[in-house]
Amino acid sequence: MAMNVHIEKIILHLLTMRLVLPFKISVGTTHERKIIIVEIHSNGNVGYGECTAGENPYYSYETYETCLLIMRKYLIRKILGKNFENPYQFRYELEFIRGHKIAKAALEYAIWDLYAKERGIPLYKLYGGVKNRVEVGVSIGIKDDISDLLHLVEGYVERGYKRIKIKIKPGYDVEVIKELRANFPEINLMVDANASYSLEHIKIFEEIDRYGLQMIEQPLHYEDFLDHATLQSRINTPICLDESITSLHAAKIAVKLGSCRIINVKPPRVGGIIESINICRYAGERGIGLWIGGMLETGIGKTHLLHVATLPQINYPSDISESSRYWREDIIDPPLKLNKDGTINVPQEPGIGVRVDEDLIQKYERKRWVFRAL
Ligand code: OSB
Ligand code: MG
Repeated sequence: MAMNVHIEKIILHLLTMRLVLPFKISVGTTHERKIIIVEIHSNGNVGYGECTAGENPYYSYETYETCLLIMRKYLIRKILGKNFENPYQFRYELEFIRGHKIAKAALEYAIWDLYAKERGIPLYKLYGGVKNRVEVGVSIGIKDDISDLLHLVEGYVERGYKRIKIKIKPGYDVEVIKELRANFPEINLMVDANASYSLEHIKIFEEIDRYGLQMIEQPLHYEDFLDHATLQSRINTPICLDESITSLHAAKIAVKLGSCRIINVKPPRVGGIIESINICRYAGERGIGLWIGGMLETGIGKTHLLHVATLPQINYPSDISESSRYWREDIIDPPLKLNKDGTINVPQEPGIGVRVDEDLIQKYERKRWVFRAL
């Protein structure tokens, strides 16, 4: 992959974009996203990345503001004006800054896009992806009214989504699952607790275990691999870890301890595409199920996820919905569309393969930072 990317200019656009539907999970509700779009300029090409951190440190300690700080003060300073022969060299340059993976991944995304554009090939082909469309599911926030939830699910099932994920929390779980199952006995159904339970709730999990769910995502504390292993040994439904898997190191612990049977890989959470590939290889070889998780991205971030979801180890539907489920207008053109068979096509133009609508970026931009190499 010898090729030279010279980092001439980096632009960060801070956008404010309102979600079509507020997204409520056990730890809080999001109405409006603060998203940082990254542009890296090299040899006449522009690579696009997206910083997907939340507005508050509820899902991760990182927020869009910590990412801005770390990017401006450390990451950009380390890479501006430099040449990189490949994305691995780029990553090595940032290796000695600890943590702050969502910030690092935002930049790594843009670097991968640049390499693929330089080579004139779709991004997924650069890192060994093997599909040109990807199976996807929806992730539905907590609804105060169950009939609202049933209506939403009916609509998504009709649209063709491959599986339905609902968020749960103590007090909003067994009854909701029971109701859903009564109405939709056949669908692929799963739940995501965002770490809101403990082993004291074992009875609730034994109940949930009866409804034939595809998996239970992140039931317990995000640092507790041991309790997850205990819970997994007590129920048949596979546990899927999300928040706990922050790196390949964490994935190794989870696999060796039996803390999960499935991993939700989010490239931002693990620090980028390279780490995601490493986790997929390691876990895939050991029989762990894999899929790509989402973080309410714009079309830029979602398109990166689509490319990663073409990796050969991915064997469950990913959290990549069509643009209109998140945004009234997405910042890519054309927006992402769901096929009737519950897949989304992977763009085949060079790089991420979608046109970024610069006018819409202007429209939603609240602030911008430009960094030029001397
Ligand atoms: O836990 O998977 C999660 C969104 C933000 C933060 C955490 C999560 C989520 C989702 C949304 O479930 C998935 C999507 O982008 O469609
Ligand atoms: Mg999750």
